[in-house]
Amino acid sequence: MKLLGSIVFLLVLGSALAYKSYSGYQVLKTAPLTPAAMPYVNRLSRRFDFWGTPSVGRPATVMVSPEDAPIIIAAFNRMRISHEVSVADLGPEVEKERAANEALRLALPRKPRVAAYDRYMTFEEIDAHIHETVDGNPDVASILDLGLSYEGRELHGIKLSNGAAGQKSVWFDCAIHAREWIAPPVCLRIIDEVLADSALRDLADWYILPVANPDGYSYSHTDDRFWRKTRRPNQGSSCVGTDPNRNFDFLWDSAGDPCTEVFPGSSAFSEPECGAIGNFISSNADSLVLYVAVHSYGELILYPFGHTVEPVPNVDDLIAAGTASADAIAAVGGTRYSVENSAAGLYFTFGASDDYAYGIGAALYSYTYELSGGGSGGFNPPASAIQGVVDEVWPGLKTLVEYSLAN
Ligand code: 0X9
Ligand code: ZN
Repeated sequence: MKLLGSIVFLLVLGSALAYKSYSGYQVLKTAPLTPAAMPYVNRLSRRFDFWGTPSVGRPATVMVSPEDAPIIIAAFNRMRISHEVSVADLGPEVEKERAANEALRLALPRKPRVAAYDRYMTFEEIDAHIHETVDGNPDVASILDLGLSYEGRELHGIKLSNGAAGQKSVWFDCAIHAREWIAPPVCLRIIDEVLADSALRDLADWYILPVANPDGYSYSHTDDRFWRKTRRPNQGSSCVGTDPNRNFDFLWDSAGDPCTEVFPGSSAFSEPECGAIGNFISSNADSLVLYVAVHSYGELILYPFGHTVEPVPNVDDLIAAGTASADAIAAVGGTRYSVENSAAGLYFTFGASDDYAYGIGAALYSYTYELSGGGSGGFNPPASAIQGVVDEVWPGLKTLVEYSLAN
């Protein structure tokens, strides 16, 4: 018994020690950004880890290591971007959240075939849940097998269909950015709803990938809560990973430093996870009507393109569908998502998944949803926030699907 006790202690200690410490890391918050400040912030965001999506009229949040803090503070001062320290030391917060999540995982075990919305599920739990769901609903559900991640995890999503021939299709992926833990529960909620409602399956075939970056997602559970990228090492650099949302083969931008959070990779689709999603999108271009990438955070509904503010041909429809969706979200509890063009409302990007789906001519309706933030910085809402977020976002996504299929 004593031995068992020591082993458990060592395991718990070991997992705590393996976790990246954010001791001394600060979170800085700027004043609402002016249009004049945007180019500076865009440039800084290539080097520093801005959280969420800096945009005009909103404060930007950036996480900095103790070494980087004086550098960015000096840059803000030079550019007259006023700022304040919103978290002076992330270390204790992250450790507290890790312990709380672990305690919930032990206290609230997942029931078979039921997704958990009271705690954050691990990748293995989500994968098992998808398989149980398919096993329990063989008439309408099947595994969407997209292959393997870099570290060999299964890229398993789910297809929900009534089996009619010639159906249109809709796609949702969640957590292509590893640390955006609030996203997978939204994908799981979509699965719950579509399974329960044959009329939704009459509208279209639904493809849902709850964890699009399983290596990164797992790593954010075991080692580093704020990991964003994939986990493939980069040749000639000690920095690991590529930003999967810069790695798609649409206007992919080769310039980038592997040590930044937005490294686009060594080539377009260098990341197997992105190649697998891209391949699905291009091979289903004929049926795909709607593509949605679920991210956090910012309460935004973003539509293409990320590389230009020039309106795309069906911009009116994109805005109308996005606005109907935002209205449905607001009707639940008042949270107002704003509908914006990625480049105009945010920073310029190349190689993002939504732009790929739209740009290659696959999905006429293509969006990134930035869910609500929470926690010490934004990517770490407490588990108690999950239910509220999925409850308000599901009606918005349902409306989006209905609108895009009807128009
Ligand atoms: O920068 C991103 O990849 C997304 N924001 S996040 O904070 N979740 O990293 C926004 C992507 C929006 N879409 C395009 N820019 N195309
Ligand atoms: Zn993201």
